[in-house]
Amino acid sequence: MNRIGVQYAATFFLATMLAFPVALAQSIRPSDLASSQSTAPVLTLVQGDETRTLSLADIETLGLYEAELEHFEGLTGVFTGVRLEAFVEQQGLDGARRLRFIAADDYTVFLRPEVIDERDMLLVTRFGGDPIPRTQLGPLMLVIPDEAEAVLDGEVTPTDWIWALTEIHAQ
Ligand SMILES: Nc1nc2c(c(=O)[nH]1)N[C@H]1C(S)=C(S)[C@@H](COP(=O)(O)O)O[C@H]1N2
Ligand SMILES: [Mo]
Repeated sequence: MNRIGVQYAATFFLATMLAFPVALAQSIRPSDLASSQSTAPVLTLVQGDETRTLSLADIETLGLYEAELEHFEGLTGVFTGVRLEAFVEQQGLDGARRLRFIAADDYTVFLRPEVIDERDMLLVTRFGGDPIPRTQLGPLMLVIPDEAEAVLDGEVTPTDWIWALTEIHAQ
């Protein structure tokens, strides 16, 4: 191989090494979005006798993260929110035996805090940078970016991908 050939091969090798993880990983990365200023209530937390409501501004006091993915309900793009693990800890819910997530359509899932720590779950507050209307699976939803591809391939059932999330109960 001549010098140009060697340079070409080296460049090609480097480009491949760099491109592959980017193409394969759908993982959560930090977001540059500014936190929401919206104080309208979007989420109700129930813990023992105590009930409190949180706004997007409250939830987004935690660091924002994002992931680009294709959601099986037909939304494809950048989903932004906070790490569910960080949210659960911030709200003092990590000591609960289990957390019950309830959607506007009464769909419900139960997750143990340990399971939330193991999977990189995102509590989504935005799609394409904007708050998500009720008509578009909002105001909140859970997504698991690491499992997105397996879900689309039909290898994993997305039962924990609750959308139109409105309540969390500590039990
Ligand atoms: N709010 C809400 N989220 C939900 C559901 C639902 O009925 N309501 N169904 C769950 C289940 S069981 C699955 S498999 C996936 C996909 O649901 P779908 O096949 O009804 O679209 O979304 C999950 N999230
Ligand atoms: Mo399902």
